[in-house]
Amino acid sequence: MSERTLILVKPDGVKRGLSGEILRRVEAKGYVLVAVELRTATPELLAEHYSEHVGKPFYEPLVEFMLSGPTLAIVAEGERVIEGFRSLAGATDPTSAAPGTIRGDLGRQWPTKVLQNLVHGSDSEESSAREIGIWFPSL
Ligand code: DAT
Ligand code: MG
Repeated sequence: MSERTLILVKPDGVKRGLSGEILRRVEAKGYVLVAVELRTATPELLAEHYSEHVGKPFYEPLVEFMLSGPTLAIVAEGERVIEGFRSLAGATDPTSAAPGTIRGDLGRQWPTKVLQNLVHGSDSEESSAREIGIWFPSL
């Protein structure tokens, strides 16, 4: 059964000109692009998107970072795409993310309170349904 996932190229990735490279990797893996839109997040949208992290020490820096520039919001489709994109993205910490992954190849630690790691990917079917509803309510 085909599934969908929400992918974000976060503001660090857009600013560094990596949107095309990240889209290329998603397409090269064989997933189908359903929606691609350059968006500017709002505090309200981010409070929903990152509701699981409200109250954590990195939450405020995370929201500030996500408001620092445009984000490329993507919906991709394919069998096991949720797991498949998490695997393409690599571990949360870009310093230890495996080479070959988006975060491992293209990301690094910067002197910021929040980890800047280029991409977001939904982590479960429940999250993807919730997150696609937040970013693309018409889908
Ligand atoms: P992921 O994006 O791999 O799903 P997450 O949902 O746990 O990771 O966290 C959301 C983002 O918050 C993550 O991409 C980077 C940042 N972050 C997570 N844990 C952090 C930490 N311990 N210190 C600083 N930033 C963190
Ligand atoms: Mg997450």
